[in-house]
Amino acid sequence: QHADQSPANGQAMANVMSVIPPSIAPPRKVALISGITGQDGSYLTELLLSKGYEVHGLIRRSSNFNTARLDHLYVDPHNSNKARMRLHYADLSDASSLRRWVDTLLPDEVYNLAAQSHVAVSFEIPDYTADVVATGALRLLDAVRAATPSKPGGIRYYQAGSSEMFGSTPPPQSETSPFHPRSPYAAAKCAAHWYTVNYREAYGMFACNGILFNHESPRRGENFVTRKITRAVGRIRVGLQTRLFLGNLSAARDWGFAGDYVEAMWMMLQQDKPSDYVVATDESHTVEEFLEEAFGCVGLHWKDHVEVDPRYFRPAEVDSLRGDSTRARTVLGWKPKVGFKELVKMMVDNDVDLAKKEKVLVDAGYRDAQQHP
Ligand code: NDP
Ligand code: GDR
Repeated sequence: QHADQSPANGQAMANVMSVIPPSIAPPRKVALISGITGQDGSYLTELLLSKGYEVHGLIRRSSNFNTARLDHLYVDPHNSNKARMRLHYADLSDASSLRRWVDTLLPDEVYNLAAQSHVAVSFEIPDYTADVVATGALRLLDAVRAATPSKPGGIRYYQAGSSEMFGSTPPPQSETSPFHPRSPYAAAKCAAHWYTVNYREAYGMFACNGILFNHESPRRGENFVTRKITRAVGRIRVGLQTRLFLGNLSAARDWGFAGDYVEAMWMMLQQDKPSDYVVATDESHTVEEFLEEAFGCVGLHWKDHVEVDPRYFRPAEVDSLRGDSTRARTVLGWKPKVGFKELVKMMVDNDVDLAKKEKVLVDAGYRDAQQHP
């Protein structure tokens, strides 16, 4: 069903494809991504398209369009020669939808990135978080297990694990550090981790857990602390707001760039054997240090603008995360390209530009400056 032999990105590939008859051209690899509309989904899609893959993404129904992070990659499927990314409705809470798309597409690789991924929100909606993050992963794994005999060469599976699984285990955290989850989200991710290990051992599946530490970007959701800060820096800089309310400023995180981390996901699935890997910068900073750096980028001082609001404190906190990614660096040959200062600057620059555009709308009366959450 993948008769679409259109040229891949770039003139070089187009030239090659034009001289190789379709019958002997190597078949294009097919990837299926859950959570394609999220931060990581958009970067992973870019990476896989650049490698010549056909990418299928599962999106959930929403009353508003939820594909903003993919708009720059979207080609109308009626233009079937060019559209190498296709989107399909499914939901991790609906096993039948997952099974249908795995069976229909028989992809080479499945990346399970879908999740209710906000730690604080998981205390508000714990049942739903467990259903999507833990049982949802099991549903997708089982769909892959059932379809694997029908796919020559098998189907490889990636599970988006999290440093939150380490919770209160002190740093540095590596593949051998014990899990001690501190939220419904983290407990559900631990379940998904062990389902993946179990399916690998029980059925011989090529299934990998990436244990990724925090990774950020200009596409990060606006209610995660880094983006909340850089959005505020942009808006304060252009005069759209004056104050920023935050919770615990002393938490330490190992922050990297999302674009680097999706490369590690892909690398895991290209190995001879499936395994689990910690992916991190191996460097840690507090929220306060992030504030210092971000406000400093535009010549402001965070203490003039930030107020602590206890409503952002969590019932249980993860105090300190710093990875030890030696295994990913030695076995996969992965290493991060973007460092802390560069990451903060990338996000601040993006959000100053965004705030300038917002300001035009506010000044023209199309938007109220207070509308921002
Ligand atoms: P995002 O929150 O940006 O994206 C989550 C994705 O999951 C979105 O596409 C969302 O869809 C989708 N989704 C949510 N619920 C469902 C559901 N019921 N059925 C189908 N899809 C659903 O997360 P990130 O891109 O930042 O993270 C990707 C994965 O990696 C997540 O599993 C996250 O928990 C994990 N992770 C992230 C880290 C990070 O620092 N970013 C670190 C470690 C792990 P919609 O757009 O409609 O909301
Ligand atoms: P985290 O990211 O919980 O590490 O999970 P988040 O950015 O939400 O919090 C990081 C730290 O900042 C503190 N904090 C605040 N956090 C938010 N969101 N809002 C605030 O106002 C605020 N003030 C202080 C938090 O208490 C925390 O200590 C992210 C998600 O992407 C998960 O899906 C992923 O698994 C982990 O990273 C690794």
